[in-house]
Amino acid sequence: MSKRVYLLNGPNLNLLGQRQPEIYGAETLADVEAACLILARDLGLDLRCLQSNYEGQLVDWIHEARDDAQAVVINPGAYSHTSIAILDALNTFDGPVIEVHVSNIHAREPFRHHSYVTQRAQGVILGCGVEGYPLALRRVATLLG
Ligand code: CA2
Repeated sequence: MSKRVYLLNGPNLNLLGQRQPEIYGAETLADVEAACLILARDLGLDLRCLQSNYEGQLVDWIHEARDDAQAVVINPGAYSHTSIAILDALNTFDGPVIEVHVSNIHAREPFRHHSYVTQRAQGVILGCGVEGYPLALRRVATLLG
């Protein structure tokens, strides 16, 4: 069976590597996705990388994942802290969900300390920079067996 995994990135993460490198590092989202695609192939995962600045688009992709994917890795960006819609969508998905944050949201402003998505996530990786994405894929590979 194909082990399709969606790697979803939310708002502003298309700017990775272009602003605030002291928080988010120097690698671009294209760099991160390219490295993840290579790792995924080695792990036997069929990875689909998607980024949007729009909440509804992220919800639509999570709905697509219901029939098309076995796991979701998601960095919802600032929607982590606001979006019950993304949480509700993830609650309709049956497989493992791993939440990634590049920064340590608990060491930042109080409004970043709570994530709605965490309630649904099987695992959360934060504060590991963009290395969090490959760590999440390794966890997914373990969970999918
Ligand atoms: O640490 C993370 O990964 C975040 O999800 C990133 C979000 C932030 O709102 C969350 O609280 C934590 C923001 C992404 C902003 O991305 C940028 C990347 C490069 C330059 C500027 C912004």
